[in-house]
Amino acid sequence: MSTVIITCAVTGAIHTPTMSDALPVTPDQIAEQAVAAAGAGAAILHLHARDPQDGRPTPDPAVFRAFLPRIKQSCDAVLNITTGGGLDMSVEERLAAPLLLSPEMCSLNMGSMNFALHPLARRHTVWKHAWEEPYLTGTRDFIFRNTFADIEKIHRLLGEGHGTKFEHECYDVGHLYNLAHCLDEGWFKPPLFLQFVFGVLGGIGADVENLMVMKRTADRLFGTGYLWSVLAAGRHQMPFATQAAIMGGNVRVGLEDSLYIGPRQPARDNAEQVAKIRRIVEELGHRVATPAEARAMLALKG
Ligand code: KMH
Ligand code: ZN
Repeated sequence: MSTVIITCAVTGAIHTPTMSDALPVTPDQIAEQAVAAAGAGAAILHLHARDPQDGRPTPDPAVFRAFLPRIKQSCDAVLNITTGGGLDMSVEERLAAPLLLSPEMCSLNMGSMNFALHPLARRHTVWKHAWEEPYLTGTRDFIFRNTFADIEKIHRLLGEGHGTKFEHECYDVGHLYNLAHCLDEGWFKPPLFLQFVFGVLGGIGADVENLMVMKRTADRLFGTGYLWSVLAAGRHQMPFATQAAIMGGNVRVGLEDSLYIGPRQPARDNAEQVAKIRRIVEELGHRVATPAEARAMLALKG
C-alpha cells in the first residue's frame, strides 16, 4: 500500500470558457472549486488566475490575491502557483505573482516546446470572448518558452529566494535530461517532485509505453531522490492517473488538464474528478495523502 498525493489543477490557461461552463473563471469560482477539491481529497492545489471579466489567463498578482487567502482560510491544502502562466506571457510576467506571494510550491516547466490543444478539443466555431479565437481555431502558433536561463532564474528567485519547492513538469524524455543537468548545476535538491505530462500536442504522446520510458529514465537519472506524479490531457486523464496509481506514483487531475469525467461526459467541477480518482486510488488499496503528509513527503517549507 502506498500513500498517494492527489494534485488538483483547478483552471489552468489552456481551456477557455466557451469549452465548458464548469471551468472556474472568477476569484469566487476559483476559490469555491479549489476548496471543494481539497475537501474531496486533493492535498495540492495547482493554481492559475483568470481575468474575472472574460476568463482570459492573467498574471496579475491582484487577481491571485483575490482568491488565494480565501482558499488558505478554508482548507489546509498545499498551494502551488503556476510559473507557466499562459502561453503569451513573458517569463517576468509569469514570475510576478509567485514572487509576491511566496508559495510553498510552484510549477517549473523543464523545457521549451510547441504547445497546442488537440484539434478535437478546439472544434468550436463560435466563442464567448474575442481572446479565445486563436485558442479555438488553432491559428496562433504558440512556443512555450522555458530555456535553461529561464529555469535558472526561477530557481534563483523562487527556490533560493523563497524556499519554494517545484512541481517539475516534464513533457518529454528530454525534459528529464534537462532536469538532470540542472541537478548537476546544483540548482535543485531531493526529494524532487516530477510531474510527467502526457498528451499535450507538442509533448510526448499518451501511450502507456511512454509512461514506462519516463519512469525508467527518471529512475536511472534520479535514483531514489524523487517522487513522481502523472497528468494526461483530455480523455487520457483518468486512465493515466489510474495507471500511475497502480505503478506506485502520484496523480494529478483537474479541469486545467481535462474537462471530462468519463467518455463524452463533461465534468461538473474539479471536485468530481478528485472524488473519482480518490475512489480509484482507494479501491486499488492505497491511501490518499493528507496535506500534512504531502508536506512531509515533499519536504516543503510549510
Ligand atoms: N497545463 C499543463 C499541461 C504550468 O502551469 O506551469 C501545464 C501546466 C503548466 O500546468
Ligand atoms: Zn498549470
